[in-house]
Amino acid sequence: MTIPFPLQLSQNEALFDWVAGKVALCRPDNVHWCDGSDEEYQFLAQKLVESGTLAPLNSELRPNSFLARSDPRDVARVEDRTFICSKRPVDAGPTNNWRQPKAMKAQLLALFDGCMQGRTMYVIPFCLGPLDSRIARIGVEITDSAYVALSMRLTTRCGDAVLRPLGESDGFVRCVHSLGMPLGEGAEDVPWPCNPENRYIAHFPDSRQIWSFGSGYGGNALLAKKCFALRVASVMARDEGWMAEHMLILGLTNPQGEKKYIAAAFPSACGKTNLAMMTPSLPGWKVECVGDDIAWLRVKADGRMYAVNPEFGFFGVAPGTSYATNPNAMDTLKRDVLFTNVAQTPDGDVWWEGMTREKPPHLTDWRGEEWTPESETPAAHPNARFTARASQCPSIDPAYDDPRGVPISAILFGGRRPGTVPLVFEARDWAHGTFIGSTIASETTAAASGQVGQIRRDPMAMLPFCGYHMGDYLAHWLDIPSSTTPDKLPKIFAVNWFRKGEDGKFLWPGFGDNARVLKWIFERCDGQHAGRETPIGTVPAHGELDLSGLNLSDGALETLMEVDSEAWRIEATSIREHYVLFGEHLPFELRDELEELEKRLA
Ligand code: OXD
Ligand code: MN
Repeated sequence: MTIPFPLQLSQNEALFDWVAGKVALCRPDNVHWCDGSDEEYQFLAQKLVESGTLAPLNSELRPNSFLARSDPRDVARVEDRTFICSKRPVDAGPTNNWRQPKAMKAQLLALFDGCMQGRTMYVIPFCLGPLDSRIARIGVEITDSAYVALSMRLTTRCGDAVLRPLGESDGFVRCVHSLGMPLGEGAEDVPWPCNPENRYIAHFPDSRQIWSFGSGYGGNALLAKKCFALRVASVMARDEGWMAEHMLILGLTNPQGEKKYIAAAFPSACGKTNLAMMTPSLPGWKVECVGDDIAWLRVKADGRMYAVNPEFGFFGVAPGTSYATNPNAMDTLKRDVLFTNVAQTPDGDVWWEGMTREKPPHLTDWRGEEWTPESETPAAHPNARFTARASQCPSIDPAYDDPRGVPISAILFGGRRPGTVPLVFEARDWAHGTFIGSTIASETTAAASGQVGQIRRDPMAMLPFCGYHMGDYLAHWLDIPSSTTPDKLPKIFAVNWFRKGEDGKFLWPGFGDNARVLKWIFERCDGQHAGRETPIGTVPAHGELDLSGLNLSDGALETLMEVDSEAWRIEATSIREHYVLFGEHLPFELRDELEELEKRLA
């Protein structure tokens, strides 16, 4: 078979040899070298419509948009099938599944042998970060899924444009993906091929490789995202002195036109996209979106920390998104969108729980079954997704593709905590902020398979995404100040939009009203507001939070800001238990921070 190498654009022998090797291994019927053009997008979409993977939506209501229904066994990230294949188990650490690299590779080679028979192999060169940014990194994904090729086209800078910055370098991350369902003689294809019995999402951080088998779902199959931009990139960042974080990036402008950028880490499905695209309820304030999921951060020569969004599009959770909660997301989704596992309306549009106040009387649910409001199961899968270009977002920040990145003034850590954690508090300094980040916890959500609603500690929201020992990762955070001066570092805050009252109802309205908290943070960065010192950090003093126009009872505000010593002593004990996990890799500075907290609470 001839491989369509783009010889007029590249002479990269390392790349061509690598692709040829994978063709020999996987034995596809054809190879399609992705150029990243609009024509190619239409071609792939058409092919997916023909194979039954995609249904075109009503072109008057949702132009150039499609709906995919996955196999019901392939709907989320599979953390228990995700492996870090570092040389030694200790390099993967206690929070990752480790596999011996040679043994894992041998197992994968056997699975990949002939795995693309009867299928087309897509070769997708992609760049994470703006094309000419110093922090950008290049990868190449090969996959036998046209759905993956189409999604990569929406969420990364990919195709021919990447070959120039790659040049003849062999320093690209090698990403190998297969659905794991070859079509041998007489085998029938299905709309969503996958292989749930043989799923492996395997990372080889030392050789910068990712091998994924058996799943077509985004988080397992779009290898640029969680696998590269977080797990492998976190290892690169450790080695090279920068940071790869599970953070949104937003620009916040005050009524005087002054702007600051904020990065924020929240566990999966805790509202990062809503915050990144927020429409502030405070007059004159503006939020613009640089990214909604991942940030790469680096301290530059001027001593400030700059961030880029390695991605180029959104792969967001649809349920809960509405004109009330996130109008900018809704407007992003007006056209050119790939939806997965949402419900379909009789007129060929989409719907999901929370999109409208009233449920439609009749739908086709995410499994293709008839659905009415009386049905006992949700119409859209709780982890149903939209995939769309970032440039379609009406509030996209003008600097979202700026190779220099944006300077970060504040870092926020958040989680879903029904009790204990106040609405907002500020860390004393970087080390204390690192301590707070290392302790964040959240109720689990549908973004990963497993039980929903359990509180789990998720340091820096990186628990499923750190490609090495998490204790060493925390030590890396503590090393960052050595490259600058404390006054230039971002200030660190904790936020919790999810605190509940005794009646079990949320105390804080959230969404656009979170701008009130952002305003306090913005002004603290400018040295305004004295705040109120508490044992856990500085909370807004009475009157500092702008509550104009908000009907919040005094009692609610008090509970939102409450730092209950008894509850925090229990929290400190639970942090102590959580820290046991890191053993000798727990940086002593964090143990000291915990001891200081315990003393302040005593
Ligand atoms: C995501 C996740 O898909 O965090 O962004 O799971
Ligand atoms: Mn995420």
